[in-house]
Amino acid sequence: MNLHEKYIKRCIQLAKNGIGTTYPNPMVGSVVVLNDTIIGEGWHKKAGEPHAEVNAINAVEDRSLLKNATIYVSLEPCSHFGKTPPCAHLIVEMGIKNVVVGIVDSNSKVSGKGVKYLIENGCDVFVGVLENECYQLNKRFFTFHAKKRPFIVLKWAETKDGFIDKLRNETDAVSPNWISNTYSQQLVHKMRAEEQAILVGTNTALNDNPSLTVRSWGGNNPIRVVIDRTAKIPSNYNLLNGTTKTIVFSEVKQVINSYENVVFEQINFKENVLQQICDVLYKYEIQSIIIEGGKQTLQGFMDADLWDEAVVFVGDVLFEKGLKAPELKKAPFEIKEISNDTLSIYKNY
Ligand code: AOF
Ligand code: ZN
Repeated sequence: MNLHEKYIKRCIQLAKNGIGTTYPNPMVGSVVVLNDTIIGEGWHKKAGEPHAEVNAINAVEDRSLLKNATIYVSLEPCSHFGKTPPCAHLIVEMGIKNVVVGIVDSNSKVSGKGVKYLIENGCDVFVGVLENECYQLNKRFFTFHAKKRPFIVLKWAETKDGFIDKLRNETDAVSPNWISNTYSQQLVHKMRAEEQAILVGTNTALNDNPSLTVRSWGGNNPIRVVIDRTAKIPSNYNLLNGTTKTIVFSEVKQVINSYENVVFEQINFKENVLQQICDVLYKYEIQSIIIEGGKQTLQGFMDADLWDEAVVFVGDVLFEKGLKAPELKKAPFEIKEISNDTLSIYKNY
């Protein structure tokens, strides 16, 4: 590992102190280095509060050291007046001449402009260190700004022979939760806690009456999103009740909304339904969403190429017939990570 990587790695470590508190801002870490020694470090804690670079610079006791120091930051320093003043301006004012940036920002308010400002004002700027790690750290934030939609995680469970569900009329023993080991169930709830929203289609909503809340794990419930074209989900169903917010996409206009935590969004079901849903979620500033089925909905997101990761649980059972799982393995993208034989994570970026 070279010097730049060593310090950007430290920036990433620092950034992670902000897990769960920085939204809608990204997690960012920064260190100020002189003679291969860290003389100040900081991270972004909360939207509206100082950015990582400001905290790192403020941590340097002897300001006279700054003119010979290098500042490392896991994300391009900002150049805009947002909730806080621009970090790129501060770096220049403080006389810091060397700047090392992990990755360029994808927020159009900043993207490239921070680096440009620094160069125009005499800084020596090195961009692109541990880029992949820096991207992973804020993959939701990057996708949200670059694609103007949430980061989309598809999740399903399939049998060893590639079925996602039995056919409903074949047996009463049909259960969507046929993967029942405690580990995988906990993992599903952990995943729910990590994303900002969770979506199911009409069939899943009607057949399973799911709550879509986080139970076997800590953390907040995601915002629930359901596609219900003709508004036929019964009013006593879990998704329309409880303290968690639910967004219902339908084609009928809701004249009276008697539900406490439910909002109805009217869209046109004749074209590009999933893109319209993404547009609305973008408007709500939802940076990530997990799609929990069913088959038709998952297939729809895949066909529209509206997905970033697919997490597939492969159970130790055979159905022999039923609803075929989406044909992920034959599609032209790379399987980047397989953590063990029961969980495969596919990345579409
Ligand atoms: C952060 N923390 O350490 C860096 C950020 O509204 P503001 O002023 O807080 O600006 C937020 C934007 O600033 C954010 O979307 C990102 O593009 C950029 N950089 N943001 O929250 C940081 N360096
Ligand atoms: Zn900033």
